[in-house]
This record gives sequence, C-alpha cells and structure tokens, in this order.
Amino acid sequence: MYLIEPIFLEGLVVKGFGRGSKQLGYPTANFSENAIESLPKTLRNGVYFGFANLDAENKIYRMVANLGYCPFFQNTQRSFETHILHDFPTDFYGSLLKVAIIDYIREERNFTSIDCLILQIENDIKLANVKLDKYQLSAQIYQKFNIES
Ligand code: ADP
Ligand code: RBF
Ligand code: MG
Repeated sequence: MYLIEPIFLEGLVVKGFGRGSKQLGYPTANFSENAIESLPKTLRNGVYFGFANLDAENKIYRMVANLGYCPFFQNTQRSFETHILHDFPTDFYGSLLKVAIIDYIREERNFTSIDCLILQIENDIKLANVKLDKYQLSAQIYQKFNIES
C-alpha cells in the first residue's frame, strides 16, 4: 500500500548537527523549519521512502527519510531528513532538494545503541528498494521534478 498520492516537499538543504554521516554513516540532507511547516499537518512522524531530485537536474534518485524528533538523539526541533540512495562525491548544502514521499515505513523510535539504529536504517533501505522496484513512476512526479519523461 502506498499513500493515496505522493506528497511533495521542496527547499534548500540546510545544516543540521552533522551526526548523519559521522555517527551513522548515512548522511541526511535537512530541510529548514519553514519547508517542514508546509507538510500536511496530519502527516505523522516516522520513516518514509520515495524519490528525490537535486538542483533541478534531470535525475530521479530514491530516498529514505525521517520526520520527527529522532528519539535516540532527543532533538527539540522537528526535522525532515532525506538520505538519498546515491553516492555523492561532495556535500551539497544550499542545493534545492525536491522530494516525493511515496509511503510510510514505521514510527521513529529509540534504540539501545547506535549500532541498533544503524541496522534498522539498513533494513529501512532494503524495504524501500523492494517497494520502489514495484512502483510505477507517475507523470505527476516527472512534472513536479521538471523532468522530461
Ligand atoms: P547535517 O546534520 O548537517 O544534515 P549530515 O551528517 O546529516 O549533516 O550530512 C548531510 C549532508 O551530507 C547533506 O546536507 C549533503 O550535503 C551531504 N550528502 C552527501 N551525500 C548524501 C546523500 N547520499 N544523502 C543525503 N545527503 C548527502
Ligand atoms: N532517529 C531516531 O532516533 N529513531 C529512528 O527510528 C530513526 N530512523 C531513521 C531512519 C532513517 C531511514 C533515517 C535516514 C534516519 C533515521 N533516524 C532515526 C534519524 C537519525 O537519528 C538522524 O538522521 C541523525 O540523528 C542525523 O541527523
Ligand atoms: Mg542531516
């Protein structure tokens, strides 16, 4: 099952606490608070998957993302963090990131160790790939990402 319609969100990539790459090995591109405010108010915190587009390039990447307070780190600010399933040679702070949220995976939760959180993220990525293998990209996504289909 997917969300009835993809949810689109876009904004500039801002700095977070720098934990994603250093502590987890999974860098996450963070949106500003402003961008997060434009999400539907009913969208629950948790882990999602979908697609991403960077700097209006003609490319669609897969992504997994976390919306919420990261209970393991007990953040006080709600964040939406996107890990793009692609190896980039450099950082891209300040870039325009567009995401299409396709579906929900699970609630965000606490873990007894950082290794448990990392294992869970690996599982989230596997599940996202299995689901996205079966997902038919729609004209709406090409349109929102400004990509020629
Ligand atoms: P921060 O706390 O500042 O968000 P992270 O450690 O989470 O720091 O790293 C995020 C940054 O890493 C992104 O803003 C981006 O510039 C860079 N980056 C490199 N590769 C990726 C990727 N595959 N997915 C997301 N961000 C990436
Ligand atoms: N943080 C949590 O505290 N609990 C989670 O369950 C959790 N799940 C995540 C799943 C994915 C796919 C990603 C990319 C991140 C997740 N995080 C979670 C967020 C992680 O704590 C955050 O990316 C780092 O704190 C870096 O900002
Ligand atoms: Mg981050």
